[in-house]
Amino acid sequence: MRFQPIATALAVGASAHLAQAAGLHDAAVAKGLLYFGSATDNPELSNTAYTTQLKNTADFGQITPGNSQKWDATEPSQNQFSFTKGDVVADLAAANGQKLRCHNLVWHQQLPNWVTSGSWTNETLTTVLKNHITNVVQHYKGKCYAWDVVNEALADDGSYRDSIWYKTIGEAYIPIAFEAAAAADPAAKLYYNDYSIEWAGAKSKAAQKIVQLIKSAGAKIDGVGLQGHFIVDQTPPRKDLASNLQSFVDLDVDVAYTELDVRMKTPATPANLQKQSTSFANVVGACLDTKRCVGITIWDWTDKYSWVPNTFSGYGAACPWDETFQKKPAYQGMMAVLGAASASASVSVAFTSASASASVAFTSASATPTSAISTPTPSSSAADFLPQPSAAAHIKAYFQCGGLNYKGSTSCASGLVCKKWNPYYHQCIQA
Ligand code: 9MR
Repeated sequence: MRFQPIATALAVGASAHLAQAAGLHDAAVAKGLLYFGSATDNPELSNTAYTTQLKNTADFGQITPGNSQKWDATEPSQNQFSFTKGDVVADLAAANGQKLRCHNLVWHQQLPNWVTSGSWTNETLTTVLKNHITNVVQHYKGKCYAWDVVNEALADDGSYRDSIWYKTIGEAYIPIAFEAAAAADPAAKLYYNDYSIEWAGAKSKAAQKIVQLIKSAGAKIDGVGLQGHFIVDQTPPRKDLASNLQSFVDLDVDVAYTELDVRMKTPATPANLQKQSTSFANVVGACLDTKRCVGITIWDWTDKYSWVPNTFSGYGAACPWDETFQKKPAYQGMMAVLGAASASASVSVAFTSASASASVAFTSASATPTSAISTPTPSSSAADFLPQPSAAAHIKAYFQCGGLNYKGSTSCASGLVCKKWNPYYHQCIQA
């Protein structure tokens, strides 16, 4: 159990309506977290109804730019830096008194052509990497509570992703990146950030090894960001989420959920909205259960601007507010687990406690399907990463083939075997 601030302790003795926090961030802080926050993006900032809620610090004490600090935005041509869009979000955070999580410095996606099609040597690409990090981090010095220094360095099986960084520099690019970021802003918390590391398994273990790699190289890492792009019905139980968080904390780092959303088939049904509420509540609950879990960021707050429908055809409704900015049961579910039933708590929400671990399964569906698999899987589309619908299908390499509540085929394609990584996730790998 984490330390509870005096405000919460007082609230316990007060009558329920007096104890209500005004929103998710207030309630999270009352429970000892540093923040509850949301991602945002520049195009949607022209919608004033949207920005009004984004600025509501009762709900959001932290924001993350979803795109405008990425490499393609900040260094579109070599050594020509552009901070205009990123600054809009940084200035918004400062004006609102919200923490800024900065995202991200090194990734395999959203790289400009000059990076991806350059012919680099280990030495020249290392220079490019350091120059980028130094310039971007120095520009935002003092403004970022945390930086996602390296994003998604791992493939789904826990091997290193075959990115330009890894191919050219090897795993050393990771500590090099952390070292450069620390030199440019010693006060920013430096994070490794990835998806499908939210539960125990090969990829989570590999992320733990990355923490050790950085530390053993003498570089600083302060935290691990677990993105948390979940699917309704397939979110791990609270106790499993918490024990996985703890395995990172045991390495002496902070943890945070950095990109939380819970997608479902659209159109959303009342039953799925309730299940989604349980998923959100379990994730928030796991953070509460973990002493060094500092906060939770949702990957935008409204379905209107969620990345999900553009990536996973037929899926959406992944955020706690709907497209018309109405709160969904997920909002009430999180407020309830934060001990702060909201004023309009007419929606009855089931959330599981640490002990009430319903049997649920989840897949390793990639948050970023375009390049999530290191083994060549020609022309994979977002649909490939959804739960397998047909029992007859032969599952491709690194896709799910079993696990609790998994309903798809268990038959792997030729040359592959279905390997059980944990009770929830079995995967087709080379025999
Ligand atoms: O939300 C981002 C979306 O607008 C972009 O099109 C996409 C491009 O890859 O990136 C999204 O954000 C990703 C984040 O930076 C890293 N983790 C996965 C997120 C969803 O793809």
